[in-house]
Amino acid sequence: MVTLEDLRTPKKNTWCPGCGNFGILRAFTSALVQLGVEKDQVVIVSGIGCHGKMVNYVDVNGFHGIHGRVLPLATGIELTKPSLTVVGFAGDADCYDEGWGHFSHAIRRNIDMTLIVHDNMVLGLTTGQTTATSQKGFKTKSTPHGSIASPLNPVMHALVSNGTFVARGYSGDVKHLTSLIVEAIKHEGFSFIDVFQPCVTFNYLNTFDWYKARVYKLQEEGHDVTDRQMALKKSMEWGERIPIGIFYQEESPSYRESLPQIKDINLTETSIENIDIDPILQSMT
Ligand SMILES: Cc1ncc(C[n+]2csc(CCOP(=O)(O)OP(=O)(O)O)c2C)c(N)n1
Ligand code: SF4
Ligand SMILES: [Mg+2]
Repeated sequence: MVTLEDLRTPKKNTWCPGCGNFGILRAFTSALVQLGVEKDQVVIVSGIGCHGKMVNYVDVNGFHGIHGRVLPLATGIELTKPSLTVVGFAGDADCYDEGWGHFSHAIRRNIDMTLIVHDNMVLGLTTGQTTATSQKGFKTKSTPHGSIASPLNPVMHALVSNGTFVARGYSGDVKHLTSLIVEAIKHEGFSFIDVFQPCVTFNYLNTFDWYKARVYKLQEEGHDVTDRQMALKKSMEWGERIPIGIFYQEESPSYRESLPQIKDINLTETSIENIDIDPILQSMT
């Protein structure tokens, strides 16, 4: 059974003191302990950005990918070795800007994996420019007069793309975030958590205090997670009160389960010798 100590790595942590990423790191490792998983059965994939350092700080199998491509990499791992628990860590620019197309398609395909987005509403590593979730009017180096574009709503988007597990967490509430990650990993199909992750260095607007004054838990207000219409309504709430928790969950066959030819096999253990593809090639000429 894995412990928090087992999951630590000797790497020096270079996140800014007080960064919201610490809460996600703690929640994820606590979730693995609660789930009682074996370290070698977990693979994490990250993009490029401050969030990407997750692969350095958790002692499980890790793949530090390229910017915007967490989901293609994670999908490949999931489809070739289904016995593994696959978790992707992406940044908001990583997933909602450069990787936006992959996001939509991974959701609608219901790839059996978990995606955790460190949504700090800035490009952290490149020193604080705007992203797709930056608030209107937000002033940065790239928008000195304030952002003029409307922010994307990732939770709403996941819901209208037929997401089967759609949630939002807050890295300032580690206990709650841990419970969301546990449920997300247990979910069979694509589970998505957008996590409010304050960037204490570059985001002067969406701070811990800002969230603390606004977030409330859907599950404390009797929200029915099987009601997609209500989930959509809740996803549009923004302002004085902002909901966190599970918006929607349903059981639905994952992409792999719908492909009988790979459903129950690890492709990595399947020999490709003695396979004659000539008849297929001939049929295409
Ligand atoms: C293909 C590619 N495009 C752009 C970059 C430059 N780049 C490095 S990190 C980064 C943004 C990171 O922002 P985000 O994904 O929000 O992560 P954060 O640093 O905020 O965690 C960008 C654009 C890159 N490394 N590769
Ligand atoms: S720049 Fe922002 S997101 Fe990156 S480590 Fe510092 S506080 Fe965290
Ligand atoms: Mg970011």
